[in-house]
Formats: sequence, C-alpha cells, structure tokens
Amino acid sequence: MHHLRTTVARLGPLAAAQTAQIAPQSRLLALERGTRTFQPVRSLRASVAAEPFLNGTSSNYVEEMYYAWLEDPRNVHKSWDIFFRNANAGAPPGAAYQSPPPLSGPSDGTMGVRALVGAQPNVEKLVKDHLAVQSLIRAYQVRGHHIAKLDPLGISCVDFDDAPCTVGFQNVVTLSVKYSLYGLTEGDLDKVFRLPASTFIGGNDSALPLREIIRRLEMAYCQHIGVEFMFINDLEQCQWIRQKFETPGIMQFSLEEKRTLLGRMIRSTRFEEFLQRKWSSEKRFGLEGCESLIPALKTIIDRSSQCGVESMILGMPHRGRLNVLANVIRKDLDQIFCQFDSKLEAADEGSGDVKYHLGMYHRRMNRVSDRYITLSLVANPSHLEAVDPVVQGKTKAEQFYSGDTEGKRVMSILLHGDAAFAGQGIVYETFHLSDLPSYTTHGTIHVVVNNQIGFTTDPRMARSSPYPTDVARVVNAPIFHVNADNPEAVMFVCNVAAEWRNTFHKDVVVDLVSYRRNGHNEMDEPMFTQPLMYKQIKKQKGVLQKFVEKLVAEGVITTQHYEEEVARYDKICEDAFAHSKDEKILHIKHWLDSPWPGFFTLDGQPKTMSCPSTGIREDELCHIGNVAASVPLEDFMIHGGLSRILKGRAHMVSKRVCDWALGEYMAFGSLLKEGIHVRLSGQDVERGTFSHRHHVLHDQNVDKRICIPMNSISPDQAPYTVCNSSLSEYGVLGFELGFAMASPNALVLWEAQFGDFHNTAQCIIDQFISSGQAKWVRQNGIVLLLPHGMEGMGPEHSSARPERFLQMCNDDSDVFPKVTGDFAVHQLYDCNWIVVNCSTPANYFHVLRRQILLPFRKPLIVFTPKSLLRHPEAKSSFDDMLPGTHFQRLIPDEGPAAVGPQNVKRVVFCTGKIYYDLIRERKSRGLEDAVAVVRIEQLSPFPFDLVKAEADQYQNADLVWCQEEHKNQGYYDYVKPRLRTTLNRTRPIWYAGREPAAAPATGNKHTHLTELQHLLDAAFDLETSPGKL
Ligand SMILES: Cc1ncc(C[n+]2csc(CCOP(=O)(O)OP(=O)(O)O)c2C)c(N)n1
Ligand SMILES: [Mg+2]
Repeated sequence: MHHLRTTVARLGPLAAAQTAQIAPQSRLLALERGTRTFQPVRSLRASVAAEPFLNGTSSNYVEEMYYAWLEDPRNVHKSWDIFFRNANAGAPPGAAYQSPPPLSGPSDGTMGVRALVGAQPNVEKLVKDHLAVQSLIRAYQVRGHHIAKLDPLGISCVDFDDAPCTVGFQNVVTLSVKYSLYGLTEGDLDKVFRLPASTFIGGNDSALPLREIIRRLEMAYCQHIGVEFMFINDLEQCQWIRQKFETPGIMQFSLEEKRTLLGRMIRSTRFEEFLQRKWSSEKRFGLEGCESLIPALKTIIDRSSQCGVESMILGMPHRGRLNVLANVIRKDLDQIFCQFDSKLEAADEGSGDVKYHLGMYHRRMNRVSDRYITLSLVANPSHLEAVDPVVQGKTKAEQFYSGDTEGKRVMSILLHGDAAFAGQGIVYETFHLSDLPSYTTHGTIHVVVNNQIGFTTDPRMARSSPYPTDVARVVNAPIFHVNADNPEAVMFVCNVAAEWRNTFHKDVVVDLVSYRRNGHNEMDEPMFTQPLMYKQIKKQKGVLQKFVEKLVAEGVITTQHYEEEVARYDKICEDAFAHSKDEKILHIKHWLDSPWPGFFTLDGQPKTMSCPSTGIREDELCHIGNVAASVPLEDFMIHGGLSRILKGRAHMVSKRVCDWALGEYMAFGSLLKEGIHVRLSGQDVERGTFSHRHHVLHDQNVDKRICIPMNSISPDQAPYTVCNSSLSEYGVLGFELGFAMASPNALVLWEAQFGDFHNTAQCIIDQFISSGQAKWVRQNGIVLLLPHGMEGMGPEHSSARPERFLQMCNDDSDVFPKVTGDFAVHQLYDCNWIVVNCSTPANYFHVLRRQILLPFRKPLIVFTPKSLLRHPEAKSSFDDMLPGTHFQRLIPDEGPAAVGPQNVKRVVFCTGKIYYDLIRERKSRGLEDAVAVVRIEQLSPFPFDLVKAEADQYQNADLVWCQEEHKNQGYYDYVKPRLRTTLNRTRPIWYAGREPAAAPATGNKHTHLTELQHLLDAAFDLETSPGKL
C-alpha cells in the first residue's frame, strides 16, 4: 500500500497511461528482490487518517485495483477509475479520498476534485463490501491461527489469568476476524464476491458467496492447523503457503496413507507402553501425549527422501528419544532394551552416557521413496538445545564433502521442547547462522514437542511470547502449529514442511501442540504443580484410541485389523526383549553417530602409535611463503598497507624466517597441499583481529571482489575455507565442532576474538569438547585458537583462562608415568585434550600439522599471542620446520646456561609470552650463565619426562615456576602438583608471579608494568628465594 501511495504521490502530475508503463516494472522489481525489498516509507502522514480504507488489510485489494487500472483504466469499475485519476491529479488527501463518484456522473476522467463529493450510497457500499471481504480474507491468513483449535486439552487459557505475559491461544484471539467488524451483515452472506489473487480458496472458482468464503477460510486456517506465515517478506513464498493450505480438498489422504499412519501411531504408542510395563520405575522421558511425533518425523523423512535427500542429521532432546531411536532411526530394539539392564558391563573405555543421550547412525532403504537414506542422531549432553549448532555444523560438513552446494542431498532436522526452544539463547544463535554463506545448511526442519510445560513450569512463567516458536520469525521461517491429537493434520503439515524446505531451502517450524501425560519423567508427580491441567489430562482419551475410533467410523479399518496390528508389534517388542537378555556386554561403540570409515583399524584402534615428522621441505616452505606474499589475481588493487605486509612476507621468505602469521600459513598451506581441508572460522578471522593474517584480500576498487591466495597453492590442493562468523561464540564453536565431527581428514579451527570470549561458549567446551570422547566414544580434532596474554589491556581481553582448560585435563597429577616407546604419542592418546602455549611460530606450525598427522584425533587448545605476533624475536628459522623436525613439548635453554649447567643457580620454568620478558630481563642483569629459562610448550598432557630431564641437568640450581597470570589463575594450580611429582618432592620449587586476584588483570597500565617488574625481580633475585610453590 505504501507503494501505491508513494507512487501516486510521486507520479501525481503524470497521466494514467504514462504511469502504466512505469509501475508494473517497479512491481516486478519488488517481487524479484524478494525478502530484502522494503517499501519506501510514506511521506504524507496527514492522508493516513483521511484515507482509512487505504490502511491495513484492505490495502491488498486497493493495490490490486490500482495495478489493474495502471495496465488499463477500463479494467476497473468506473468509480475506481475516477478515484485513481483524481489521486494522480494531485487531489489533497482529505478531499480526494472521499467516496468514489456515482456511475451516472461525468465519466471522461476530467472530473475535478469537487465532483467526488456526494457519491451514491449503493456504490459506496459495493466498494466497501469488496474491501471488507478482502480484509476478511487477509485477516484469516494473518490471524486465523489465533482461533485454530490447537490445544488438545482445550484448557490452555483456562487457568491463565491476566499475568503480564498473554500466553495461550485463546488469549491472542482477536475479534477482528469476525465479519461484522468489517461492516458486513447477515444479509451479505449470500452475496457473491470476487476473490483476489492472494487466495486459493476458490479452487477453480474466481468468485464465491461470502458464506462459502468464510467456511473455506475457517477450514484452512481455524481447524487443527494454525499457519503463521504472513510476516514472511517474500511474496512468492507467501503464495506458496496459501496454496498449500487453502486449495479446497488438499487435506485428504488415501486409504493406504491412513493405514500407514495408523501403523506408525501404533508403534509409537505401544513402544512407550511396553517400556512402561517392563521398567516402570526407570526414567525414559516418554512421549505419551505427543505420540504423533513419530509419524511426524517419518513423514518428513519420507517426503524429503522423495525430494532427493539422501542423508538426514537429527538433533533432539530427551523427550521421546528412545522412541525415535526405535521407530524412526530403527535402532535394534534389543540394543535399546539392554540399556535398561544396569548389570551389564561396558565394553568401552570412558564414562559412557545415559541411554537418552546416545547417538546413532543408520543406513537403510526408505520404503516410501524406494531410495537409500542415512540417518544419524547426534549424541548430546543434558544441556538443552546445545546440540543445535553441532548438528548444523555436521550437516554443513557432509554437504561440503559431498559437493552438495544447495543442500539437496543432505539436510538437518532439529527437535525441540517448548520451554527450551523459547528459553535457550543458542536457538537464536543457531537461527542466525541459517542464511550465512559459510554456515547455511540450506534449510532445517524444526519440530517442537510443545507439551505446554517445561519440567514443572508452565508457559506463563516460561516465556514472554505467545508461542514458544516466535524466535523462528527472525529468519522468516513459516511456523505450522498443529494439534498433535490429530495425526492426519500432523502428517499434512509435515509434508508441507518437507516440501517447503526442499523448495525454498529455508528453515521451517512444525509446532506439535500436545500435552505430557506423565510427570517430567516417569517418577515425577505433576499434580504438585499443575493440578488443573493434570485433572484434564487424566480425562483425556489417548490419541491412538481417538484415531482408531475415527478410522473405524470412516470404514478405513476394522477393530480386528487394529487389534492384529497391535498384537504384531507387541510380539516384536517381546521377542526383542527376550533377545536382549543374551547381551553380555554394553558396546557404546554401537551408538556412534559419526563413524570415520577407514581411519581406524576394523576394531576401532589407531592404525599406528607413532607420529611422523611434521616438518616439510624447504622448497615447499618457499613456495607457500611466496603465495602468502602474493596476489594471484590480475588487475587486483590491494591496500597500500597490505602491500607492505606482503613485501615483508617475501622478505622473510628470502631470509628463511617466519613470523607467526607466516608459520600459520605454512601449516595450513602444506596441509591443503596434502589434500587436507582447512576451515578457519570465528569473528573477523579473515583479516585477523590483530590485522596480521590477511587471508582474504579485497580489491580497493571493486566491491566484493576478493582473493584468497591460500587457494592458489597447488592445482590439486584441498579447498581452504576462511570465514568471518556471526558475533556468536556458543553457536559458532558448536557449529565448528559439528563440522570437525564429520571427517578426521580436515583441520577445523575456531578462533575467539580474544581468548576470554570463549566463556560464552562454555557449554560446548565442557559438555562436548573436553568430555565428548569419554561419553560418546567419538573423537574430534577441533582446534581452539585463544588469544591470551597480560599486556596492560585491562581485565577483559587479557586472559583466555588457561586455568579452566587445565583443570579439565585428565592426566594424573600425582603419578609419574612410565616412559616407554613413543611416550609422547601414547600420552596424547590417553588424554582428553591437548593444551599448548607455543612461544615460536615453528612450534605453532608443528602443533597444527601434528593434529592431522597423528593416527587419532584429540581437541587442541592453543593459547595464541597478541603482541608476539609482531615481536622481533618471536620468529623461527626455516631450519626449525624442515623434515625431521617436530613439535617441541618443551624447549630447553640453549644459551650459555645450557653449556655450563653445573654453574646454573636457578632454572626458571615458564610458558608462553613471559619467556621473552624473562630473557630480556636476564640479559639486562647479565645472568645468562646463571639462570636457565625453560619453556613448557605443551602444558597438557604434561611433559613429565622432559621436565625431569631439565631438572636433572641443573642439579645445583634452585627451581622456579614463573607466570605472568595471577596466582589463582594461569597454570599455577596445574603445574604445581605435576612439578612436585616430577621432582619426587626431593627439591623445592618456588613461585614468581602475580598475587591472587579476582579479576584477570589490572585496568591500569602503570600498575600492570609495576606488577610485571615485581615478578621479574622475584624470578631473578638469586639471593632470596621467592615463595615456595
Ligand atoms: C540448559 C538446560 N537447563 C536446564 C535443564 C534441566 N531441564 C531438563 S528438562 C527441562 C524442561 C524442558 O522442558 P521442555 O523444553 O518443554 O521439554 P519437555 O521436557 O517438556 O519435553 C529442564 C529445565 C537442562 N536439561 N538444560
Ligand atoms: Mg515441554
């Protein structure tokens, strides 16, 4: 409507014929631009009040008339013709937009504004009625879901008072859909009205009586399905949805479809009943009250498979998970049942996990599509919704590896609980990844098990939005609410959802409005907190029973057929139960969600227990270095500052040295050349927060023209992906973890802008990265790059919180390990993750390459530098990166102290950047003979063997641990017991560092420097021993 008004306002002086040539184009343009097209803001505020029929829902109709008139003034009623001519002639709002002229009036189009006054009432009513019908249709499309019968209990607002949050479907009902509000009367019900192009209720008819219009709209929008979609900006998408729901007779199913649906409902319902009979006191988070979830998922899978999808990756919470495993993924029932046997011993190492968290991978034939499909359910922690971005990352990776650039073959399905979907911020973060080029999975189907309760909290206290699904509106995802007590309606919306995803490749939400028959788990008493709701639930007939009665009444099945089907499935369960007793041992490996074929031996072990040298040939170093210094595209104008950086790189190559950025380039480039995909993701990683990386070059003259030299290393290299992420940590780290899960043959790195920001992704770190292998026997080689260092920048931006990562390491602080064979590799194999703080570019280069050259995968946490990126001494020679070289877990002192160890009075152990402060101070004090500085580069697993060798070498020296972090932070608590164990408590070890503190660093630069000097004084004052560790 704004378009009409502004067009009228702007083109006022033009004649209608002239306008007609211009307007259709602008209309087309608006359509083409789709969701990102916004109409210009209206400038003439005064006329809004003066032209009430141009507002709101009637705008559609008037706009249509207007466009028809623009094409040919004879297309519309004379009254409209004159109306638009007057508007174009510049009639002032108040006068021009009064009633249209009478049919009998002057009709040559030259009528003046005054002639509009005194229109005949019957014409006025005709126009108004048409407008009203348009508005009515639109009102149903926009708000029909408010009065749809979505709640199977029918009580959703019964006990909802006037709490600030108006939740519950009845509360959002608006009377505006009642025709009387539009000035229509009983007498108009049998009048025939033309239907606009924005509705499909007519089928083949272009006009219908008002009574029938309302009936059809009620059928489409106000029964057991509530369609929320009119906020979508794209007109084509809106039309598509209207067609799917409004076309008369569209919601009909064949007998076969109904019987299949019944079979699925029987499985879903009887499975829960079986578990309840056998293990009545076990938690299983049953599906009772939302049994139609199973046919819902199966419909989505069938339809998607018919559309060509071959692999589906699912993420879901506890509710109904065992049922999904049994009846959707088709995990063997005996495997599920033996999980209930607490006496079975686990065959695999690690903690394992409870049965409703485990994952699963299965390939099978889909009977409906006759095509093979792979289904995987990703294992997840208890933390609700945390798995969402992980599923998306894994899906993206599978799309990437299979060359599925449009998401036609691989897709994700995410299940949610109503309380978690509304409450957890990660849902929002995940939605915001959905349309970003390097993160999109080309549409996810979300299914919400909306049982109208979360544990003991009802929606009035759980959210501020009417629906639990409102978060999906931010990405223009259509939302299909459906009463889950109507399995046919559920199946219908699931079909539409699958078709939507496979047509537009955008997210869609199915909201299964249901209830929870039992307490939160089977042991819980729900009457404590929801007495009225549960009184109603106790009266509620089960959905299967209702459905069977309906089918019997319709003559689709007989009671006998139903009973036979039930008996057949019950027998399947009983047989599987008997079989499950034969199991002697639990294999968590049978629950693996992401197998890596060929990477391990057949029994799942690493193929070797050694790691080759991570060095590369000099010519390769030179070649990669030169690529890093070049702009491989012709006529590509880069920024002058960048030219200097590239020249600097070329200079370094000629001098056979690397700085940090070049070391990283060498690692990435060489792996790419060896066919390993490298993916670096995080905020501003393309350039690098500290402007050191510059992996994406931008043409200074052409918008969006970029060049990624890393992809020009060799013609048969693997592709390099470097992507600036959305401003999210939790979502993006979860995504990259999922990406790394899909294949062991990729180096996947997530970089935090500053290390401390990782704490907003803490759940991914705690629940997945540090403990994932122990819980789910699946390995992951993700790399976290966490800029860290006390540089006087204040409490924030300083610490990546090494203490937290170290506290979660599983190496035993009190046991000096047996040093045999390839100890370093064995130690890595046994650990839950690797934590390093490299002090040289070469060591950083090696540790990145080692990630891939190891015969197994472990997460790698790297504390990365900030000022060291440009520190003149933090450079490495090519000699340290050649074949035969490797990652150094510990770097011994190589100066005068090491030459005469017997003269050394003190050994200072340290890690990371403080090393450079220490050697500067040592030099200025002339203590190079007397003090050895030893760098522990791999903090965890702790290099017990190498630390011991160093301590043994300096028998006459006292030993100091020095760190720049506060004493209650950094590495202190981790290294202390390990140093003591290494020294077998025969020698004391002292501490030089900052005092304990609440904040990671001071905000005052001067204080920072003073603190630094104090700790250096403590490290080098050989007369006084600093405080004992
Ligand atoms: C992040 C997180 N916070 C709290 C919990 C504890 N918790 C487990 S289930 C649950 C209620 C979930 O409600 P809803 O999402 O509606 O799922 P439902 O159990 O109703 O299917 C809560 C609070 C959790 N698992 N995860
Ligand atoms: Mg719930």
